[in-house]
Amino acid sequence: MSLTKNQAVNSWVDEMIQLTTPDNVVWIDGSDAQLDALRAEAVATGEMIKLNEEKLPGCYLHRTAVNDVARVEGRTFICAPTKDEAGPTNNWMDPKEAYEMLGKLYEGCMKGRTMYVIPFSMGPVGSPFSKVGIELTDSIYVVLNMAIMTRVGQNVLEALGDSTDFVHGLHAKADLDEEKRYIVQFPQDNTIWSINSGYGGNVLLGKKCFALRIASYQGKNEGWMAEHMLILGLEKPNGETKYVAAAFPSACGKTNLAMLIPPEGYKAKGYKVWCVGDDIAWMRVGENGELRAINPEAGFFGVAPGTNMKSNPNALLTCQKNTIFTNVVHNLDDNTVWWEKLDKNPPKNAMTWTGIPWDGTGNGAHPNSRFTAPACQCPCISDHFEDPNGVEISAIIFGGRRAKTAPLVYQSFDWNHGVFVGSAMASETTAAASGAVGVVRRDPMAMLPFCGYNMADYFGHWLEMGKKIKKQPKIFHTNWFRLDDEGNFMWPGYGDNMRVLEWIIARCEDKLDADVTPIGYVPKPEDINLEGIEDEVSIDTLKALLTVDPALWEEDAKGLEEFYAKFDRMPAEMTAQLNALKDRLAKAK
Ligand code: GTP
Ligand code: SPV
Ligand code: MN
Repeated sequence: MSLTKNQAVNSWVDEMIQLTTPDNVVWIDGSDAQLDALRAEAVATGEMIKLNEEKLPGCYLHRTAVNDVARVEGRTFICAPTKDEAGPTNNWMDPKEAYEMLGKLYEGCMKGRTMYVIPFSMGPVGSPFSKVGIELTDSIYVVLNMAIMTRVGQNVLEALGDSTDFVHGLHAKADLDEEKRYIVQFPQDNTIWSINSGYGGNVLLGKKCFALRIASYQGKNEGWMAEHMLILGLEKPNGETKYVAAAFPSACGKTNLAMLIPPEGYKAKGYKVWCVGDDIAWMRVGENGELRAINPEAGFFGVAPGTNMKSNPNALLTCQKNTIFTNVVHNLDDNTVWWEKLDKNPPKNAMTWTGIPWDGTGNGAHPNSRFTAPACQCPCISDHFEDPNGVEISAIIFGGRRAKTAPLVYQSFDWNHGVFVGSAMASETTAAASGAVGVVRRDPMAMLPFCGYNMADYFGHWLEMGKKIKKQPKIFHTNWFRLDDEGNFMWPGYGDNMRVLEWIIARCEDKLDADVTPIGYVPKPEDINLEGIEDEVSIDTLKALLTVDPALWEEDAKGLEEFYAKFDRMPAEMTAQLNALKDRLAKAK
């Protein structure tokens, strides 16, 4: 029985029922009773394993198919009316052809199954930033994840009323055939079709498909921004909180930075960090010309391996209850979970992420295994997490995983140069997407896999936004991943990244000078506080971390020039920025 009188919703749901022919249709009302019944059903069918209720209350383990463990960028499409509108960095199909081809795959694919209708809101229900979506799926795992990651249920339909402005999401597991796996966005139709996957970013359609690919397109048309960014609040000893948004590519440290615990010396002085979001930011210009941001999500879909009480206690504490674990190790002794670097005691009697007995060799958990946990359980969740008006952003950080080239931190000369710095981002690939790991690729603004339209226009939109924002955030670039000649990380990272945040905020407040280099402003070494880590990071190491090698940067500029050359309508300002960088580098040699 439909939960709404909204004609547009009902006729679309009916049409999709005709196409996929499920045996049953269940509307998700968001009630605990309904979600409890679905949990019980998923346990009964083996789709999820109920974990130890004393140690991990309300927690479950799910294993995906072994060929279905990450986003599939090669099978992700932006079906704009023309290839040009999707741009050179996106896969494109003609929308008509895509509907036809996929329509055949969807035909009758839910026979013998139940279709769940999930009304969800990205952003607090009723906030001026928020948008509604409806996801149809034949996966209980998807329903239960969406119930954590988004605001789900009857109240969303009430907020939608009889509006036709909602995202139409259709997901079917079908037979999980990787050759027929497609993640397809139709930005002009507010529509997402996903088939033959059961993994996170491919199937939780509120996340990358809607909140980034569709929303980035909406943002360009409506004058706002959808970005692959964490949002954190840095509370200073005087009680004032400054908010920072940071774009790092997948598995490059957003969750970790968003929940940072300051080093002892900072804690003693009264510094605190509050998490507003760990993956996605929607940003609009506020009444006073400031840039305001919300986190459109309600939960964290975080990388499990490497999460421990030292690296990210807040994330670990967040996922001790009401959490779904995907592709981690199952500890059979006490029916709990484990992953690499959780602690130094891998369980002896355990199953790997694929569900076979683990002999302790190789990876027990998949490198892209994840936890899905409610954001409200995070010990450092910001008071403004549910704020319908979001928070004012003072600084934007771009960052990548670079063994060389990029210094620990630098600041752009101004907004347009900052947009250029974002466009020039490059990073080593990670396990978050299928394919090779550790290969440096260009990933502008960490949005390469997520921009729903031509990236040349996306850079243009950033430049336009700069004109609309009167109180422009300062734009920075960080790199926590610089390696020494022996291949060791030169910077301790994690909580110690607070030392870099302190410099960033001081720069925003015009409290510190900096050294001018060809790539931007770099800290004077004495302005990065090393108190408490002098043994780990000598002043010489710090100086090395801050060096800008013009020869390496000239190489990088060449790579960037090749990347820019893929676009036939790169904004003139971007090309001018590139040429100015090349000039500054040439002079520095
Ligand atoms: P997505 O959820 O995929 O968008 O990723 P994310 O950006 O939130 O990544 P996350 O914070 O989960 O980081 C994943 C990886 O980066 C893990 O292997 C972490 O251990 C590592 N990492 C995070 N912060 C740091 C850091 O400051 N230094 C070093 N060396 N590694 C880090
Ligand atoms: C990422 O890959 O950037 C993620 C995980 O945050 S997913 O939801 O799978 O996209
Ligand atoms: Mn992400």
